[in-house]
Amino acid sequence: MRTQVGIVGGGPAGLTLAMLLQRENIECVVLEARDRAYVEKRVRAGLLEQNTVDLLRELGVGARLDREGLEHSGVYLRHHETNHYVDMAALTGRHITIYGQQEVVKDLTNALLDRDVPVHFEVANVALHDVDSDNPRITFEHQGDKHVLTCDVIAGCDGFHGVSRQTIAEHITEYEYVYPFGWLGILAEAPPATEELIYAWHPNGFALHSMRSPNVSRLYLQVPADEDIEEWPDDRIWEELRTRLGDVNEGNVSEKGITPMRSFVAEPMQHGRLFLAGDAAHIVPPTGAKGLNLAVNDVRLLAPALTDLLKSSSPELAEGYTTAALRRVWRAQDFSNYMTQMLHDLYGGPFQGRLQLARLEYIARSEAAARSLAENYVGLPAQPDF
Ligand code: FAS
Ligand code: PHB
Repeated sequence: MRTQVGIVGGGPAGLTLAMLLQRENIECVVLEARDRAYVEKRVRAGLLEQNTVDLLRELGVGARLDREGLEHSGVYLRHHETNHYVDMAALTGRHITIYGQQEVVKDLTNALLDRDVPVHFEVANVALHDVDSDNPRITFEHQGDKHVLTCDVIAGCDGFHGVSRQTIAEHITEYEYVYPFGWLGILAEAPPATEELIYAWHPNGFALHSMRSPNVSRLYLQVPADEDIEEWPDDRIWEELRTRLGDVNEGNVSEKGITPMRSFVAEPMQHGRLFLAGDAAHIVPPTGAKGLNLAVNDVRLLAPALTDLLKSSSPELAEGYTTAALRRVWRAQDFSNYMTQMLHDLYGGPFQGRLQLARLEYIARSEAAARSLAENYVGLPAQPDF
């Protein structure tokens, strides 16, 4: 088998890259380890920046997003039973949209298959070879057969636990911080108690009230990093959510899980003809709702770089990919860490708690502070990259 760009991973990064390349008539093949049903039902991110919404519309996959997505103007920051509204649209002129990651994945997968872009699910034993050469290869198994895919370029979009970053591990510097807590997240068949999101600081720990639709709530509680989900029967979850968030509408819990929290960046995001994008290269704590949006930003930069390299043999953008991508990666890392440090119990005692409340008070009183939070949250304009 042969293609121009072999894409490992069929999540938001890999699928968006495939759409961007297909638009430039660059041949690509997507190799995804899981089955289609699994990938399309996996509950993860829920909040899209303006840039991401704009790009999905530009790619012609925004119709259902426009019908079913919930456009929000701001968020509430809550402490001591008081909700302070940060009107991000008024402060920045930009919005955020609630639309589940699995919906984005469905829309992208359907569009790619409609355009006859090969997306192979349930591939196994993927390995990358000769990434230093001009003809890197991907070996893998699919439907019981062994395959060799010869490429001009490989895009490693296979997430934090994928094989791509491991392939160039000796060329990578890793920057990592692991938080001493995680998020217990539930999906509940219950209409959200508020129109927009509530991020809550509470002496017991952080809580987030989000949603997926007018009838489905998405709620999170900070728990210790090593917490066992078995310790949290539904009634305990609802009781703690009420304590930290105030009003919540209860309903059948259809999904429950604990997500660890880390900040991670691999530099550089490329070596030879292998380019990393999305969670394969970086992980942010979900407090800033940046994970999916960063993945899309990476490939928004990678696609023109590969197009120049493969269509006009101009390597400049490809050589500059890491530098360009890392500007926004580190901006998002800083913002996600800021939001996490401000809102979670850092187990640092009462002094830390008073500092956090001072930051929240500053945002409530200062338009400059509120605008700084708002422009990071909705996503800085796609150009110029900061
Ligand atoms: P992904 O991990 O989404 O996709 C990688 C794909 O590669 C997967 O489909 C995987 O099956 C496949 N793959 C892995 N190894 C492979 C191999 N060897 N061969 C072939 N395929 C392989 N972000 C937010 O903004 N908000 C949130 O609330 C949020 N919640 C999250 C909850 C969880 C449990 C997790 C794990 C992540 C969460 N994230 C959240 C972050 C998440 O949304 C990621 O940022 C986003 O999925 C990044 O997209 P990709 O880079 O495409 O990686
Ligand atoms: C979500 O709805 O899953 C969500 C929203 C905002 C965040 C994190 C997760 O910061």
